[in-house]
Amino acid sequence: MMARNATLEHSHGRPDRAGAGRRMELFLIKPTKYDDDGYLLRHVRSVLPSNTLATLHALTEDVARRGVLGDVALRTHLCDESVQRLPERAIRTLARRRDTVVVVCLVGVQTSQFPRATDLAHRFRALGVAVLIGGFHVSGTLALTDEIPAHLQALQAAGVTLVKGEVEETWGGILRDAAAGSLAPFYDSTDDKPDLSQAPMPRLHPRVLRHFVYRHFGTVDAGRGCPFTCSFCTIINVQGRTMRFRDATAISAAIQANYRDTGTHHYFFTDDNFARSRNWRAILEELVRLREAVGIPIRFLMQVDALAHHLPDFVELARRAGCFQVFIGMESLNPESLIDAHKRQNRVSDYGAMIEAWHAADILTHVGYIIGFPHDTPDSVRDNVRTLKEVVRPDLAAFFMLTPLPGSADHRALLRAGTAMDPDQNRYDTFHPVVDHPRMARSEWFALYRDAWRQFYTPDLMRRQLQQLGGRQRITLLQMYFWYMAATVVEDYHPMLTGFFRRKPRRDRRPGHAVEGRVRHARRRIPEIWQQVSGYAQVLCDLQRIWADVRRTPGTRTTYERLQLWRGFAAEMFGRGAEEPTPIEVQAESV
Ligand code: B12
Ligand code: SF4
Repeated sequence: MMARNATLEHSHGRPDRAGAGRRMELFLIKPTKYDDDGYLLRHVRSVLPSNTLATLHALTEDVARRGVLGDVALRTHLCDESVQRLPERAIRTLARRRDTVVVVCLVGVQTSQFPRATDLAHRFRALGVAVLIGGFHVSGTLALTDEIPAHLQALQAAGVTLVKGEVEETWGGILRDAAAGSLAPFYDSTDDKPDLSQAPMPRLHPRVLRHFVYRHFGTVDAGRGCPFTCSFCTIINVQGRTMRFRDATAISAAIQANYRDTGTHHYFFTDDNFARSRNWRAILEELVRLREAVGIPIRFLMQVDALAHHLPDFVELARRAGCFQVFIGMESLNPESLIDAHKRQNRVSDYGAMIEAWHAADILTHVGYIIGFPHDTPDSVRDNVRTLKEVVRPDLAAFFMLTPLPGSADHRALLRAGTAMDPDQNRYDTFHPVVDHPRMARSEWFALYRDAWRQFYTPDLMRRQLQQLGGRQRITLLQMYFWYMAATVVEDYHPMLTGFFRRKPRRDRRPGHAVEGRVRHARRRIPEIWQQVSGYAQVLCDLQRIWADVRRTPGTRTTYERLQLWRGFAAEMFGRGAEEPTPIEVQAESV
């Protein structure tokens, strides 16, 4: 029996012949990570779907369309483990079939997901199926060294295939090898980076997307690479400093097809730095055309650098193209830290003007801020967060702990210096201290990081930022605040790894952590679930009060008016009737 709720299945090739000829069952699995108690990090709903999963899915569809595998009937199953159950039973069943090659691909595996990916790889190898692992941990680890470290060699010894680099031009060949049962232990395409101009566009299936808050959400990496040289960054050493990009016409065709087929018009452009793509103007102009001439109401968020607002026409074109939010790598308010990290392009004195430039175009600003640069002290960090909040005034900030990720210059420098780094890769998720800090104990550093979220996201800040906005942007920011408050207050995790309502599968626990009996597990979970439910209720009440202040609704109300008020809030927060004010709001607005 296929675990239909856990995976996406669909047939490529000729399913009618599948029983007679050979078949390949391809499982594309994006692993999650373990929490500190050894439980899988999984949620009922999440926010941002994986672009890597979408990319490999699209590449596989393309391989099937081109008939690269001859008469092998190919069936693809998708699973994002952060929101879906692993299709383990299906893999086990299919692995017993003689006419079937089962291939498990662990995709987009980051360093913090590598321990989980390793456990899965061994589990599936024990069933005799082919296993491949790719993504930033393998690519980053091998980017700055010629030696294959022991933990990767151990996987190869277990028959696992490692894939370094991007596979747009090699995926068909790898799958052909898999079909022939002759997978190599290692594939490397980093010296020959693929041309992206006409590469298949990332595409997820609605059955995966239904596990996410926005079901009509698309991801596109319009380009890859970045010309800058930040020392904590892995991207430049994996995807390169010469930017490659997709054709504007290819992006446009995919957006039109997505809109026609599924109504998708909400996008995340995952490029690390969209502003440095040589193709940004052509892409934005095409999006403007789609919005203004074709009528597709595209909305997207993108990542840009702190100088992007100086590019002629960039901000204005972004606005017209439907950009609703920019994520900017601000990283620090301390110029010495920026110089040390080779992030000289960031000018602290320009931060305020930068935020204003984006706000003037009605685009929300979200900055990334790193805590734990060597110059940081508890006092300086608190001061800087205060300045960020009161003077620079972005709408949102995401805090990270400085982490030497494999593939970054920082990681190589620490390795060469023989500095002790945490051996548990599961902790390389940017919110665990994995090295010593020169001026703080690790516990102090972590506490500082946690406090930064609380110091920044106060009701005053949220009220102030929401007050400056109207219409759709205010709703978007309100929803973002809900996500961030839920993550940091209720789920107690980094928002970018967190969805809504935590799941903790009892039996699938990290090796070394005992599987609890049902009763013991229930004793653990019942208070946790209660805490979550009351936590969500509290966050919603707090946000509702802020929202009511922002809408300037009158203070004393009847029960009916209170209910109406909640209805209006829920409509905005959860998306229905968002633009239609309730009678009480109209009354309040006109006071
Ligand atoms: C977008 C993004 C996110 C989004 C993810 C949602 C989304 N829409 O995808 C969000 C904001 C949620 C996010 C969060 C995090 N991210 Co992030 N993210 C990225 C980013 C910018 C783009 C990812 C992407 O789409 N790349 C394009 C795809 C196509 O490239 P790719 O993943 O390398 O895949 C190609 C190849 O590697 C290969 N491949 C990959 N897997 C496999 C498997 C097989 C079998 C094969 C054959 C090939 C193959 O084929 C693909 C096509 O060529 C990358 C940087 C980057 N440029 O990749 C960072 C990056 C992946 N993230 C990173 C980190 C650290 C995180 C967080 C831990 C940090 C945080 N606190 O936010 C969390 C973890 C969340 C999670 N659960 O995964 C690091 C990982 C480094 C590392 N060694 O671990 C990166 C590299 C950025 C960095 N700081 O250096 N991220
Ligand atoms: S600007 Fe961003 S993507 Fe570019 S090198 Fe620096 S951290 Fe990496």
